[in-house]
Amino acid sequence: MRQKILEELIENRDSFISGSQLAESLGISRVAIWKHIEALKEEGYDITGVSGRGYRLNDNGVIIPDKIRVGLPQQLIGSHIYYYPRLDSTNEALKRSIKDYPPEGTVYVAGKQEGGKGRRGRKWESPLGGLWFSFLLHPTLPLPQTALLSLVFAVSLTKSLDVFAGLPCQIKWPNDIYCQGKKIAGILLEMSGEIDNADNLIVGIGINVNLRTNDLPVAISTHSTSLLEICGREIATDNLLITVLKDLDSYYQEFLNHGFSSILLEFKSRCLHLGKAIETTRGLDIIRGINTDIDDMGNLVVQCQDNLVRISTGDVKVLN
Ligand code: BT5
Repeated sequence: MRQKILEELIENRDSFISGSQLAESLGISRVAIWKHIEALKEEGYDITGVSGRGYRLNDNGVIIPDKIRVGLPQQLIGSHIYYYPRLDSTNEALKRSIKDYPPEGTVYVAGKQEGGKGRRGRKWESPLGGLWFSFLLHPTLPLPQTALLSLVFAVSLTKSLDVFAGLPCQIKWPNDIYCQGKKIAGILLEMSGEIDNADNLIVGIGINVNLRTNDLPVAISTHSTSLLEICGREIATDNLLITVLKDLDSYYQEFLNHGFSSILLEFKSRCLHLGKAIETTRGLDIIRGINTDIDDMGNLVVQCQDNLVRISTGDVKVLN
């Protein structure tokens, strides 16, 4: 019944539907409707109730999985899609579901995340107005190849975001997405599973869509942007998700079938700091030098005073 009420609200989203109309069409009492509405609010749906007018579901980027599925051709990523108005983290939720063997390509989308995660234990701010999602893959590849996927998906995301931003997006190694010099999206890859079945790769993607970065903590807002701020208008989150999932799938297939070389060329052409002075770390050492290349294993190649250093994990700070 709750699902039916939700469907009615989604159908009429952003406008009011009266409690008695809902009660009549679903054949239950108005009190029962009210109870279900309260439960939906508890789940995280943003529903306004006004006496005399009824209930209104405020859109805020609510995703309707069936609508996304219809927009996707036969493809792996997005084979099954679930939407939750509120989660701790889509990566964590998908990880928890692994015991139930979800099909490969399953996508979890959240309206907001209360424990959004960045890399290396960092936090990812995920209020309403973003596109926060994760998907599951079982790549049967050696680990160094699997690690390249973080670069592959970064290239894919810049391609999708170019279309919506109307501007070229760049990548800060390994996979931060920038637009007009500010971070607009991030990617988090995590492996999960038993020791004998360690092939669950969870790819989490966060995109600032219809949010104002001024509402993020100050330390973040000065370095970040959103599609809303770049375009000056709201973007349809469902269309964005369809485009992003299509591109992710086609880059994944390209990588599996033809390898990394052409994607690496694209990565280099998108890279914010190739040829520039950068600072990064290796273990406890701080490495400063010119980022001369990204090699075919996805490593950052840095020319320090008299030696060439290859960096496989970490963060980059662009100097000057
Ligand atoms: C990332 O980490 O950029 C990976 C972000 C992945 C988020 C997605 S959302 C769906 C899925 N579920 C999750 O729980 N996570 C994934 P990293 O490179 O470590 O960047 C984190 C840093 O970016 C933080 O320390 C902040 O400085 C900054 N930051 C946090 N929230 C931001 C936001 N919304 N927009 C721009 N920058 C942000």
